Amino acid sequence: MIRFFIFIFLSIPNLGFSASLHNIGEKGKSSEIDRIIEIKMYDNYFEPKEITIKKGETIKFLIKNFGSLVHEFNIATKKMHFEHQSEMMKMIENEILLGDSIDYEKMKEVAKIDHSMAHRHSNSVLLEPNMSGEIIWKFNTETRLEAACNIPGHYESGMVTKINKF
Ligand SMILES: [Cu+2]
Repeated sequence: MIRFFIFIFLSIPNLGFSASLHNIGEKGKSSEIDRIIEIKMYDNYFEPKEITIKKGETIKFLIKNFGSLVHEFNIATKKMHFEHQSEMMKMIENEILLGDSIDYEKMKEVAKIDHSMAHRHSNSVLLEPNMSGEIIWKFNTETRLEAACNIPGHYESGMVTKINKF
């Protein structure tokens, strides 16, 4: 019974987060990819720093971490990035997120209690040095977006790619 209440309690912020995902587009289908964009992660910036996307386009992002620290590539609004930073801080406090690695065992363990710590969102990837990941995203909304790394301090130091739409 207590478990059930904990589950309900922890699910509320997640429901809020996934509901807001509708404003920023949706997870794209691999059968509908219009274009591939390569993103390189460094300490602490992305290349390219700006991308332009046609409204409605489905983009496959191929992301590789060339830095020496863990980095995130997250497609969202500026407001969502700032909200997400507290989740990242919690991952550091729980010792899931270490400077240059991710403790996946710890992540699994903590995520049993706090689902947000699994860090499984279709609009983001979290990568250790030398790791690659991908996101397929359909840009079907007017919302102004940017791709950013929300590991504490990284956004502020310039780890953000501007997304222009036309
Ligand atoms: Cu970063």
